[in-house]
Amino acid sequence: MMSYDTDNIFAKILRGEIPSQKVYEDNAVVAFMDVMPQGEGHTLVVPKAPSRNLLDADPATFGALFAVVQKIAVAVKKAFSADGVTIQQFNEPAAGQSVYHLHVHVLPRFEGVPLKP
Ligand code: DGP
Repeated sequence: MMSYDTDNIFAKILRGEIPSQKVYEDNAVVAFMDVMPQGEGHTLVVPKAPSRNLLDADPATFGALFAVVQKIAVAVKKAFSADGVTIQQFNEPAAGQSVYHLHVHVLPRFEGVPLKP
């Protein structure tokens, strides 16, 4: 597996070098809106600690991340009056990862509305 590249787009967002629509931040995790949403309310939850994906993440980082994923899932379901929530997380190109800093997709879901590809 390749190593962590500090020039990835989420590292730049975390450093404040490029803007994001941030909806949550604590000492370990941030959440911001996805710029290419697969549906209304598509939110990304990102740990501040550098790891490429789940496969090289520290378990403590992963624990902190998923505690926030749950908070954001509850919040976006309510905020967007969704019927459900899908959680997605991709590791390495073969699995669909395109930004190489660990992140989790939180997708509000609506009865009868498929996700955009
Ligand atoms: P993936 O690596 O496939 O799990 O998904 C990366 C997601 O990141 C994809 O849904 C689009 C989103 N994305 C890419 N560039 C930016 C950006 O500059 N800002 C934000 N907010 N999202 C981005």
